[in-house]
Amino acid sequence: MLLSCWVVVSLLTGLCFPASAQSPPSTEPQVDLKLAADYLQRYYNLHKEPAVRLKRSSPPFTYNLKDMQMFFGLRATGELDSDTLEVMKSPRCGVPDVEEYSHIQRTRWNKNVITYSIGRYTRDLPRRTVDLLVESAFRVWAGASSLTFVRSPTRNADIMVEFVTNEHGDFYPFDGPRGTLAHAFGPGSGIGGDTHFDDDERWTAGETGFNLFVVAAHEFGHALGLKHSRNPESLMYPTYKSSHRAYLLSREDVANINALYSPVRSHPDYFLRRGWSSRFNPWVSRSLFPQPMRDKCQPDLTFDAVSILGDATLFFRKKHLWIKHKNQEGFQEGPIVNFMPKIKTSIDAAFWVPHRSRAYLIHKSMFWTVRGSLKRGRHRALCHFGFPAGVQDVDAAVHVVETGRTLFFMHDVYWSYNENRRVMDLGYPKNISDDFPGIDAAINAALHRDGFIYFFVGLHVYKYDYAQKHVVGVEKANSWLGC
Ligand code: NFH
Ligand code: ZN
Ligand code: CA
Ligand code: ZN
Repeated sequence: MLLSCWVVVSLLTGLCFPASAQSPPSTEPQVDLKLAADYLQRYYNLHKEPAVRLKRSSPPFTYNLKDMQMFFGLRATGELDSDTLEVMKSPRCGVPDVEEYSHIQRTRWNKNVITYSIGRYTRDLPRRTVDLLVESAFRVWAGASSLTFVRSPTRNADIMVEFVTNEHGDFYPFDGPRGTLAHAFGPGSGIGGDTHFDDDERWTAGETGFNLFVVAAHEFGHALGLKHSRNPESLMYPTYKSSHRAYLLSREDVANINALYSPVRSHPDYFLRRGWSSRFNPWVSRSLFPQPMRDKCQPDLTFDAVSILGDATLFFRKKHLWIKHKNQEGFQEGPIVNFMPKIKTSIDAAFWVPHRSRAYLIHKSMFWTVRGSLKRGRHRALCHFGFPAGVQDVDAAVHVVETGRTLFFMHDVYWSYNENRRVMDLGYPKNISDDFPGIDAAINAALHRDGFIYFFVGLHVYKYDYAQKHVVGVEKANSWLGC
């Protein structure tokens, strides 16, 4: 099997261009600078800047240059020395793409059910969080293919996941903080499929440090036999990006996984016979089902607002509503207007104040109060809560019973409203990231239940212990719809 990663290239290029102790400065500084900038723009996400402003000492330039040097096994000086330029100018070794070396083998698992097991954990995140992020990363590929991933209780799984540092027994030592983040072996027996994460990185569930979910999804692509993609939109692009669209895979990623594990298309009713699982598959649903019919279990499902209402939990997305009744199996669902005839819009935020038995549903600068029945309710202006004029896009709202406060989240700040005195608390807005460590992206929806706040952020739900001020768990948003 093959270690589908940079390491293959860096070893080869390391041989091509051994790092010398002293590198003489290059002779044509301006031409080289232009070349280096073009190179880094192309392969290392260096932002395009007008040539005049580009300096070889500018922070993004040095930063990207160091990444590039680490990648090629050069000394990471951040300076444009001749070794570095030689790599950049080289037509053969200078292309950061393993294709050239990996066409020898086109490996895949000869089965559709693949087992995995997590051996050594990182101490950066709770074990439960690691479990959930790894599971979510597998679900990215499961949702786009005919593959199923099963967690094995033994250490003898197809894909062994491990957090390790430096030399760790496979001849591909890690390199300390930054540089290579992880690597994975392509399908095969023994070490085949195994995925190693460099535990000298700071692994997170958010946007700071390196996001374990994103990196794991990339590595599992390799563990399934996928190579790097040249398309910057693709998950299989070789450099780490902290921000991703809600749905990680590009069309190309989806096409590649389906080319490798080709679904059998012999019967015309094939997809229908596969029932539910085929509808998890965006590849299938995109071609066979019109948009409004898309399944609640689509992998990129996010919510606009979530709230309790009496014994039910309401999930809003665009003009659609799902209702989960306590102690009842399944969901009621349909257009919001079917349940609340007065509400013809989407809902941005919603919260439930139990002592008033009232839910508040917010859309732009208006809100509706809903009591008991979903059918009644009147609307008022949001400034009623004491927001300064101009505040009209609330991302999420949640009422915390213990404090009697309703928190309104807007972009990266939040407000606190005292429901008992019916006034806005002084000193707001405050930064969300200061007061809710671990929640560092825009909040779509929030819910208070059993003493925890559940923050819906993109594809995930963070279970937040408000008293202890930290995230205690994370799961996929659509798992709340029973997916
Ligand atoms: C990686 N890889 O560590 C990076 N890239 O972006 N550092 C790749 C993983 C990312 C393993 O399969 C390694 O491909 C580095 C360098 C894409 C999750 C580009 C510096 C090599 C921040
Ligand atoms: Zn990779
Ligand atoms: Ca590293
Ligand atoms: Zn390894």
